Amino acid sequence: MTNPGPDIQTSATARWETSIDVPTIASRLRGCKRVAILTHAKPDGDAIGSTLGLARTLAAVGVEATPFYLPPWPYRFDRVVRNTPVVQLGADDSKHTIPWEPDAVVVLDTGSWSQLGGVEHWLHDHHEKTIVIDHHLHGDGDTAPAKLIDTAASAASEIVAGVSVEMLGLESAASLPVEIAEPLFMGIATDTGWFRHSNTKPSTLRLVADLLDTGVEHDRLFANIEQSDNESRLRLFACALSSLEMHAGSRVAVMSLRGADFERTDAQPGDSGGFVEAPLAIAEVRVSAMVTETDWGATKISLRSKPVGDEDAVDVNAIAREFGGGGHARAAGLRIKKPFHEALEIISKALAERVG
Ligand SMILES: [Mn+2]
Repeated sequence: MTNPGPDIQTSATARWETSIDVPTIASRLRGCKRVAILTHAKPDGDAIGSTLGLARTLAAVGVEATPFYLPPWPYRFDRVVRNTPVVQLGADDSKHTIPWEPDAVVVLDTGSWSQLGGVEHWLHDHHEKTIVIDHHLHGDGDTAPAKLIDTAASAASEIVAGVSVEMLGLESAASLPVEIAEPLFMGIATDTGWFRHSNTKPSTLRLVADLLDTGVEHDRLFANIEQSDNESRLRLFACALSSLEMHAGSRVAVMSLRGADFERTDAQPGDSGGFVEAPLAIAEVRVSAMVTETDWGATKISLRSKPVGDEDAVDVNAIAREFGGGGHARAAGLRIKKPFHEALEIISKALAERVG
C-alpha cells in the first residue's frame, strides 16, 4: 500500500466486514452525478453482470455511471454489454487512471488489492469515495471505508439486485427492466455454474425466478456465453486433457498447459477458463488443479473441489491461501512465482499431502 492513511489498519472500518447497508448505498449513489464502477482483473460473468446491472440502474435514475474493466476482456460477454458505455483498460499500462473525477467509486465482486492491481494507486487516492460490494469470504478491509459484504449471496449480482430494487423503488426484482435483470441473471448463473454449485440457495432461485419474470431469455444467454468458443479453445482443451496426472490414489487430478500449447493451438491466455472443472467428472476426484505457465514469470493455478460420497468437499480456499491466493471453498486460485516444472511439483505435492 502506498498511502494507507492514518490509523487505517487499526480502525474498525479496516476489517473485512459490512459497514454500510443497501438503503444507505442507494441514497448515496442517487445523490451522485458521476460514478466509476470497478471490478477484479480478468472479469468473469459475475464481475461483468454486476457492474452492468449497477451501471444501468444508475443510468435509469439519471446518474452517469461507467464500468472500467481491467484486462483481459472475455469476448464471450460482448453481446451482454449491448450499448452500455464501458471502458476496457489497456493491458500495457500497469497504472491506470480514471479520466474524470467521480462522486463515488463502487468496486464489485472483489475487495482484494491483489485483484485490483492496475487501479490500486488510483483507488488509494479515492479511498473515502469508495464502496465495496462483494460476496467473497476474504478481502482487504482497507479497500474502502464503506463495505457491503454478504458471503451468503451466491454472486455479487445477487447483492446488486437488492440495490437496484431499492434504487428504483420497486417491490421485487420481477419489476426490474429486462436490460438490468439480464446481466444480473448472467452473474448469478455463471457464479453458480448455472445453478449447480453449493452457493445455489432457495433464495437464489427465488430471485432468479423474479429475474426471468422480466423476460430474460436464459436459453439464448446460455448459448451466447457457454456455447461460443472458438476452435482454438477446444484444441487447447485437448492439450489440457492429455496432460492429466492423477495423485493420491486418484483423489487429486492435475492438468497443465505450457506456453507452447497456447502457441500451437493459437489460443489466448484467457482461453483455458473452466478447464479445471473437467476432471471432477471422475468419480474418485476430490480436488482438480489446472496449472498454467505464463509469460510473466509465475505459474497460475486454479483449484476446484467436490464432495464425494459422505465426504465433504475439500476447502481449496484454505489451500490457496497458504500460497497467497484465495477464492471460495470449492473454487480458488493462486500463483506460484516459480518456473512451470517447479510450481507443478510444489502444488502436486501439496495437494497430495492435504487430500491424500
Ligand atoms: Mn462473484
